Amino acid sequence: MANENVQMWTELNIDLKSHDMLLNALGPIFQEVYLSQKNRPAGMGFYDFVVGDIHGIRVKELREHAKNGGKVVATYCVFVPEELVWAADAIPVGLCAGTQFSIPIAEEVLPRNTCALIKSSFGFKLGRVCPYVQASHLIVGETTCDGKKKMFEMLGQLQPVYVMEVPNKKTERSRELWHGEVLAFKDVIEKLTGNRITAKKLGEAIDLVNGRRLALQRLYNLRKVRPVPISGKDALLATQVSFYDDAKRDTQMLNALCDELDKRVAAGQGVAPKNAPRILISGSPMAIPNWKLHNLIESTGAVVVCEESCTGTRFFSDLVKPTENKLDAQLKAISDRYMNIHCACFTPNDERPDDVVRLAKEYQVDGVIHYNLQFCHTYANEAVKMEKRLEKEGIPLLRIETDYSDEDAGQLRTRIEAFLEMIKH
Ligand code: BJ8
Repeated sequence: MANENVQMWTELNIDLKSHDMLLNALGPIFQEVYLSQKNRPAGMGFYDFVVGDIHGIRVKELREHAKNGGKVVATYCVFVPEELVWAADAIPVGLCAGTQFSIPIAEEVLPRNTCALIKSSFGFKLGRVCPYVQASHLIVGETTCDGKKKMFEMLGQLQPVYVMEVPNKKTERSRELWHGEVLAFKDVIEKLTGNRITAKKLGEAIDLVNGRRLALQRLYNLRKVRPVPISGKDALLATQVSFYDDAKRDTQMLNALCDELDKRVAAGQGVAPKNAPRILISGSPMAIPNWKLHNLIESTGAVVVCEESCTGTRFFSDLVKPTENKLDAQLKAISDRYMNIHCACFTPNDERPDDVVRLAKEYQVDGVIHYNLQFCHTYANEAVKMEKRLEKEGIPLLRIETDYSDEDAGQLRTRIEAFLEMIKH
């Protein structure tokens, strides 16, 4: 198997030496952060296996698909409507971009004062260390933030890239623009795959993706219970894997995990004591293997019960509304659904603080930690508004700005401990 993988990575033009270093670094981190947890649900075994073979089986499936004439479409943002990709018999893959490993590679080209997510994704391509990037036929970017926009221009010199224009406002005119972008994306995918997207195929794809969203909703609903039956780290991992695993299998595995958690809840069994401080994290997405903040919080005895982020509620909260099986109506429903993502790239974006207040109550949290990646101006600025709003609601907030390195871990731990101490009283 190992040799098979090496052959596959060679065919994908992976830099094997660098790639070995990446995988060798990941193992011990996963052991320390994940496998050392006690009282984990057995259903997490699947996710441990996925991470243990992170560049193996799934990449092989994508390669098989490509060998049979199928296409692989890579994305970085939850705005890209994956239903259209599935409907054309292509496979969408959410790229990770959560590792410090690829950042020095990216910094050879990109300015250092760029957010870690952008540098990490660009470094993966530049350093040829990610088989998912190498295996994709098209990367779909978006105009959500300036740093990404400019990075996609550079990425486009190395691999085919298509950029969707995400509007900055939520006016009628903006919605029309976005609807036009969804229609244009359909054409791009049809041209890439040579397959026509029919109402039947799109209806099936909508059901497929909605099914996974419902399973994630179920998982998150179980986190509302006290004591919470799954750690924040494990729930985050299950969500992260949903970005690149097969949607049908992923839905099954998520539901199997939830069946097990149902039993835990019925037995009053939790991963932390009933009175453990409950934390909601709000802000920038956390791609694999960015487990830094969850690990810091949970190693202090608190538990993360919800993420208001694109690797959290923004990924699955809304379904594509059911419509008649006609292409126009389906495309409109898709366009409406995606315009309801409350990313900080929008102005104004009052819906996001509203969401955080609602989630804080639903998940009975003791405090909110606002997480933003260093040099991400949209989330950093929105934190000011969030702070005022939560103060008004009497919900304690800690603002954290960080990157993927471990350099500030000690300092962050001290601040988190002080915050937890404060909310206990
Ligand atoms: S919908 S949050 S996934 S854009 S952290 S790269 S914004 S400088 S990630 Fe995002 Fe889509 Fe919005 Fe979600 Fe830029 Fe900020 Fe970096 Fe960011």
